[in-house]
Amino acid sequence: MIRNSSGRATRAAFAGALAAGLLVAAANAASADGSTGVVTKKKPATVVNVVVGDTEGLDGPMTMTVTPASAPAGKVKFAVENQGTIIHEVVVLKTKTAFDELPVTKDRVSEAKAVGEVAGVGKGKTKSKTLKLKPGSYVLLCNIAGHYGLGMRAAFTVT
Ligand SMILES: [Cu+2]
Repeated sequence: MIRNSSGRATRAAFAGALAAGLLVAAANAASADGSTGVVTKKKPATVVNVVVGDTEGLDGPMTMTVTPASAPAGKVKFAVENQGTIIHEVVVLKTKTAFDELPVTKDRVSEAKAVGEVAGVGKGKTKSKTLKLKPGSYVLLCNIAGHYGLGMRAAFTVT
């Protein structure tokens, strides 16, 4: 009799400890979910489509269109589509200089004020990059030798 009742007590205590352990585990799981889920939800990036083009490489004019030409501060995803005949790139410069008045040395523009770039977009390809941008005036340009001067440049504003 005594042995039986003490056995029940032990089992009950064990069951209690097990239940407490499960509750602690459940509480931990709930707090982990809370800290990685709802709390860290962030604003999505603004998508900006950049189309670059040329019809005969360095022997003809080059184009760059940016849609939209402005975005709110924060994450901006530049999706660059190369509709031209040769490789291009898009460098993002933060500058107050007009997009078509940047000084050119040896067929290229200084990248000292560059905040990022979508490098090496092959003919017929689309490549994207997301940058975190502060408010201000920017210039998007292709800095492969000669391309800026041939027209591969555009203004961009972050508000
Ligand atoms: Cu180019």
